[in-house]
Amino acid sequence: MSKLIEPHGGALKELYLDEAAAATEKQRATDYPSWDLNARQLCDIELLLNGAFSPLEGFLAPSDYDRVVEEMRLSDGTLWPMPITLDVTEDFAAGVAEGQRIALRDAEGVLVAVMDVAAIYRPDREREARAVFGTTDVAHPGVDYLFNRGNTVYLGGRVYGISEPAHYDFTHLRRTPRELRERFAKAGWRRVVAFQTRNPMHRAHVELTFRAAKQAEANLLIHPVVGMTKPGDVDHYSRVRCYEHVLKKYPEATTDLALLPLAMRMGGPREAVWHAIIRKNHGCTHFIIGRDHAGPGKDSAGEEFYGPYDAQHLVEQYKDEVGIEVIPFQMMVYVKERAEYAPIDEVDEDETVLQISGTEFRRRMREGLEIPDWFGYPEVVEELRKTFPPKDKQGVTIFFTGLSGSGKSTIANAVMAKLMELGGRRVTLLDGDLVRKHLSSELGFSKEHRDLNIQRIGFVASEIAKNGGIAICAPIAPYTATRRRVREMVEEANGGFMEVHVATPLEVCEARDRKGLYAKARAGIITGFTGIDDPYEAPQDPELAIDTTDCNPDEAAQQVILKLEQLGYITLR
Ligand code: PPS
Repeated sequence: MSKLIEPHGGALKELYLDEAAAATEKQRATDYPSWDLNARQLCDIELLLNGAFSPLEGFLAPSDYDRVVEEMRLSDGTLWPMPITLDVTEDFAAGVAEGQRIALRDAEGVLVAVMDVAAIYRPDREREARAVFGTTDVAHPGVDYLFNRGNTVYLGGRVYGISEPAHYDFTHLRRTPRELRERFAKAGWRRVVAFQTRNPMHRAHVELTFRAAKQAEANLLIHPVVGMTKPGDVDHYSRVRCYEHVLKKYPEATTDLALLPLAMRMGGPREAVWHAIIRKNHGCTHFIIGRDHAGPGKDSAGEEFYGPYDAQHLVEQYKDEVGIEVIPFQMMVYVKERAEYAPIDEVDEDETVLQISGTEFRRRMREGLEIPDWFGYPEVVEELRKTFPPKDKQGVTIFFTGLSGSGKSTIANAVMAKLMELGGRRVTLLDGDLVRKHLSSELGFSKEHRDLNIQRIGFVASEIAKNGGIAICAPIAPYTATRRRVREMVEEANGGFMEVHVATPLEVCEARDRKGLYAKARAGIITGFTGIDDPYEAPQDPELAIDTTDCNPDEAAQQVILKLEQLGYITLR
């Protein structure tokens, strides 16, 4: 059933059924147990089916899995560094038997593939984390998936493709391994060096790729990952628009751009070996590995998980088996005196090196500061400024939290009026009572319901942030972890977050008792009332704390406005 083609790149295993067989399977699949693939699994299946993961023919069963985890090899000895597994819930696994065929569907219910379940097993996830990622620290995104996001049961078995996962963005740049191989053959590109990236490309990257192509006497493929990268990375839509600008910097007909729907694991050295094999499968002959390839960032203790050149060393160790030549690169830096880029190991001691780190770049974007020409191309910087506008044009969430009767709603309303007077941004008020009426009318005040209520507020606030608006939220939000989650949601949407603790003491709130609820709570008519017989975890480090005991709403709102300006979220006239 698998078709084999062998240009450079070696055997390519495409796993799609032919049209007639696919049509039959589509009909039969209505009777199969059906699993909805999550985002990571969808990426995996796409690359399994189109041959990017050749020689794999499906999700790993224990015989392959164990050896991949322990030795980076399939059971037949072939080098394969990353366990490609299908994790499912206990519930789903309980309804499946070994030997059974199951349907694999995308989030819309479209049948992507069917799978013959050869094995159902519960992996030792700690062993997997340790062997594959070298750590069990959940600050590592790969470990975090294993321990917190993935499911506990693995299904292994051969997969058969029915329909390619649907993509509606940048369709002109999406190419399967077969398509890329054919493209290279047609263009007469006999040597192709691939460049992997999950970041926007600046001058340093272009210089590095130039040099690599020259060194390998090869054409260049810019092959960015658009599946899943590291949380917090620049979204792929913005990046691809940047790559399209960058492509014009290379001499015509020397360089190609194609998108790779890979779900990265941020596995450093092992991942580098995996990336190299994937590029070989796409018909490339050379692969660039730079500093800290597929690095997961820092661990919980603030230390790097891997050494900066560990990835290069591991790939070097397996170079005869990988089937693609690796071009290791040191970090490229700008040498002021020469007014050009050079690998850091080629810089003399008396020369001045200029560098802007990713963190510094993001800071400058946020503050609307200049990005020097030696660092980035103006078109790329302009593109990124659209995604990361300066703070006073960003979406922002003002999140009031405090006891009932502390004054949250009153201040929130006053802040809203002041922001409307200022103009220039759309403002939405998500007051506690308003949300409970329109979004959470079925919820009560258990911990579970309160968390759900706040998560809904967070979802709406993050949608508002995405569109550059200001969301003012004013729920009690008694739990620290839930408030933190809202902050993360908003920040993931590139929005700013300002927490305001309305820290009016309980005695004052109770003395006010505007709604008569404290009296009822004391009398036991209402139970689970915040501050009386339900907890309130006060914020430890809010951007602002206001006690309204001796301050009127206008003064309180003014404090919020000034803080917003101080943090750069608004500009006062
Ligand atoms: S939470 O915890 O954030 O979900 O609460 P919130 O959505 O802000 O709702 C709080 C308002 O509901 C009224 N109310 C109660 N509050 C706390 N505990 C209990 N058990 C309760 N029952 C009803 C109360 O009027 C709160 O309004 P505010 O504006 O805070 O006074």
